[in-house]
Amino acid sequence: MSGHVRLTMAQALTRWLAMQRVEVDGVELPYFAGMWAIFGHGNVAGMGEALAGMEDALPTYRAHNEQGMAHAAIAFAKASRRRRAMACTTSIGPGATNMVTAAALAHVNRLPVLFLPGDVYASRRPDPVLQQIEDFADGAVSANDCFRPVSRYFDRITRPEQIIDALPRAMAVLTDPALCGPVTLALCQDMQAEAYDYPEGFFAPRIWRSRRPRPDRAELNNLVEAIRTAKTPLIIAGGGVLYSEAEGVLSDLAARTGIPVAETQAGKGALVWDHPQALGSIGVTGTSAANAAAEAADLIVGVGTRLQDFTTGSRTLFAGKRLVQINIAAPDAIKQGAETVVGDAGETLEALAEALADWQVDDRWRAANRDAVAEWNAAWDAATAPVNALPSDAQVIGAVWRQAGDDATVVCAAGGLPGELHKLWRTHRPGGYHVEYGFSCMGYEVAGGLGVKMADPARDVYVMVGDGSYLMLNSELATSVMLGRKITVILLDNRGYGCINRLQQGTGGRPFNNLLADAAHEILPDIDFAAHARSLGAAAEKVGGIAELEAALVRAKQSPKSYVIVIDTDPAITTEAGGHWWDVAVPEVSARAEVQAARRDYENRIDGGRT
Ligand SMILES: Cc1ncc(C[n+]2csc(CCOP(=O)(O)OP(=O)(O)O)c2C)c(N)n1
Ligand SMILES: [Mg+2]
Repeated sequence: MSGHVRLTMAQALTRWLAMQRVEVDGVELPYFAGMWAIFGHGNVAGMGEALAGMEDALPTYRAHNEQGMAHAAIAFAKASRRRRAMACTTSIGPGATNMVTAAALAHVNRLPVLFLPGDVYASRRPDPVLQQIEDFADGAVSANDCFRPVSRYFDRITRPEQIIDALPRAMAVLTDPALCGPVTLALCQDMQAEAYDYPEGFFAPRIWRSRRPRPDRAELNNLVEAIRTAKTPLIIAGGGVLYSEAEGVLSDLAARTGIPVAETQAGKGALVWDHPQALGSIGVTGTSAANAAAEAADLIVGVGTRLQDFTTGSRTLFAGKRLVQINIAAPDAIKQGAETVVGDAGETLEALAEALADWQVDDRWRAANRDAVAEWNAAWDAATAPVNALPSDAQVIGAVWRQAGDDATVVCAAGGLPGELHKLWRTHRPGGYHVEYGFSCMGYEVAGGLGVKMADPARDVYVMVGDGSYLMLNSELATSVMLGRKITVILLDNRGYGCINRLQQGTGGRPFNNLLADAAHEILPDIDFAAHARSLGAAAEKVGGIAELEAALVRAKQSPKSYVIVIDTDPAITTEAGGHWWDVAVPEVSARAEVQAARRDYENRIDGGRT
């Protein structure tokens, strides 16, 4: 057929993916930086055949765990500020469902990733094929239906020509700033291998540009008026600031108007840490300066934030105050009764700056925030000073921060570290702080670090991870060695789930099933993490304290390959300064007096919040 090319669906799909382009800082690049792949019968013949020989246009990377490779893909997209992404192909069954947790992670964090799990035969010829689940009530269900609630767009490809519409729709979702999130195209195993005459025009290269919609004039005017009449306004910067690349305009606006800025986990780094208007982190893991400002504020302006419970202190930190939300997505903007300004963060802040050209905050508000930051800086010095025999997380953070350098990126996700990092990490540049705290998924850290490194190989990547998260998923450490993508991992071994152990006691519980010593055991594990990391091909050492850690970090910097530094830490200590209440429901009845007391506190808190 003239004007057509006969290809298998997998060949057409991979060829099409390679044609999607973006412009990043004036340079044209492929939108898909590569394909993560673990093959099985569900994709090796179809997708495997198509990918082999495409190394230049769409490189394939072999991983060790599907969840891990998906974490790497997602971290790549986050570090690329959603301008680029990666795809992931798996077999059917367990290979596919191993990615469901990662899909949820991308969904919560609004990050683009293309999942291509293999699926059962469209023809149903060999049913039940190896690894096929059988639903006797619904013949159309497969294991991949697990992806539906955690995908922004889900489709099952049961005919080769369906990709002609499905792929552009997938790209539209991946590149739309409001819809952005994971896309799953479940590829029926037989369809991957089936040929079709695709129109040649389907494979024409296409450049995708980020949409930056301006705000509605009336909504913008309402915000301008709100700020002009406010005495003590506060901006909360969320991840949307970074995805909109609005940090420059935010920084200028804050400096000129004097409006202080607090940051969420995803928004941290929007301002350089010592910007005169930077208050640091807000909320449950907030600085005393940011949280005091939130309490004193008469107007809160959220910019690109989901208002997750850690940001709002479970809706108690600035409850009842006037709240205006700038957000690209109306359902985010409208949260908690906010007045909405739907639009791109950068465009909106620019328009705002223009409208407020002659306006600035009262000197007293500036001075109050300046003093609060000075007080917080003293608390920072106290928390990070290396004094304890067995170091705290904060002291380790201080050491890593001193050694990492201005260009480094710190990566983390779960455990006690994200809270401590949110409070204490002093970010030098946007992108220097990469903490996945939307899903806070244990096991993101090492694989995520690899993805961050792949997004920007020139930067040093410091993965900070607890023993629990490391044990949950570490196998992409071997991938980082194999691919020559060096990451430095600082593994804080407090012998268990330290933060949950503290939370358990904070809710009246006895230490139970969190620290290794409090869990059922015949032998108390004494895990040699350095030996484990070495067995995966990384360089590794265990250090005896903060001074040794700093020396090891210097060695790590010189190492050509991934480097793991293990340090024993105290599971009991966290930074007391700053912080805010967090809603964790305590049992209403219990034989334990400590639980009863915690419940009384909890009820007082909730009742307090209502009045
Ligand atoms: C996949 C997953 N399972 C469970 C949890 C709940 N959880 C959050 S932190 C944590 C313990 C983490 O332990 P570790 O990495 O050693 O950090 P530490 O708390 O000791 O600082 C657990 C179980 C989670 N966030 N993610
Ligand atoms: Mg631990």
